[in-house]
Amino acid sequence: MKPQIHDIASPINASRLELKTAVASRGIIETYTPYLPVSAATPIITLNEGNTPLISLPYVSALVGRGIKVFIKYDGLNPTGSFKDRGMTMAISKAKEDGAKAVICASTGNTSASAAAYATRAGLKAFVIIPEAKVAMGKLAQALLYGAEVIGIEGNFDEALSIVRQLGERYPVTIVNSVNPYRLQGQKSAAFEIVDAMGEAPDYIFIPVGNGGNITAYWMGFCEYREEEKCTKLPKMMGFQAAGSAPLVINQPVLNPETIATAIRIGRPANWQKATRVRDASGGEFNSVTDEEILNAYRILAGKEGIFCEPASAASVAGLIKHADKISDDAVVVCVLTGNGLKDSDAAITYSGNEFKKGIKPSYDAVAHVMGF
Ligand code: AN7
Repeated sequence: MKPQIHDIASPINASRLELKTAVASRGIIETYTPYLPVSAATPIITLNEGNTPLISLPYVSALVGRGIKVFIKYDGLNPTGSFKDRGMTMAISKAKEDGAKAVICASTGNTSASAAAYATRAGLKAFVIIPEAKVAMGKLAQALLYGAEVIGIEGNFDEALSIVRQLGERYPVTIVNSVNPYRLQGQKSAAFEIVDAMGEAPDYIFIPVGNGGNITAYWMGFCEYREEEKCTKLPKMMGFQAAGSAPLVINQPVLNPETIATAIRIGRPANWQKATRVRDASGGEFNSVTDEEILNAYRILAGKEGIFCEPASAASVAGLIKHADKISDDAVVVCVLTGNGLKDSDAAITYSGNEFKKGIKPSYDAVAHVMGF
């Protein structure tokens, strides 16, 4: 018998639906409300960001040895494919609460995708200023399709951010780069999730660093959770920059930053002081990894662990492989994978080290032959 409308709408089904909706509708603001600067008056603009998996890395753990247990925080599984969504749900919700009509950001790509998506969700206009020659195609595709006003400059991220800061001062557009304090408030939720999942803070966080916002946000999160006695210790924060773009490592701005990891192609980090304070307070370090080391980790993550991230994210694992001697035996390490591999499929195809065997005749014999049978 065909189900009738009243069956579908029966009280039991209705309550199941409600339950499903309630579980599915929690983004980081609803999950961590007491820790965030929101009130009943804040409209919550969410795409159900956060709650990303913590995944063990058996191959990398064995590679570094000495009983070290390595996990990734796979933040490329956020709604727009990067950790930026954790901060953007806060920045856009607060912009909406404050009556903003438009937001603006400079971006190496991921911030622009996230800002575009959340602004659309909030009914706000988004302007995104990007270095036109160095944005991964997936990120540009997102910003365009989400409907942002996408403005490419013949320059780099640092120049774009400087322009954005001036525009934000002069015109009614809210800046949603990580200089917006609500961004870091939202991003600290990743640290909460790690402690919630592990029941304790890890011994080390390995994390890619561009503007230094995320490393600062993680530290805030761990510190707040320790205050609340949700964990008993704090991790050492190990930040990694690409060798051609490592101002925090060489302790001076880089005028012409260059790296394959375009997401962290940043020569004048906006959160410079905050990030160095976090390094010092946590007893951590900043180090650089070469493009070659980044790509090696990128291939290991995908080819040995089944984890696809973008090159900038692989800097964290590259850093661990390179600097494993700095960490203690049996330590618990979380490497932050900040962005999804699909963001930069060009890089994957170019640097996979694998061969696409094409031009094969569409016949059983030809395909079997290529397979080695
Ligand atoms: C994948 O999108 O700055 O140290 O404009 O996309 O908090 O800047 C991106 C940064 C790491 C660095 N991994 O984080 C932008 C932008 C990925 C990133 C970083 C970025 P921060």
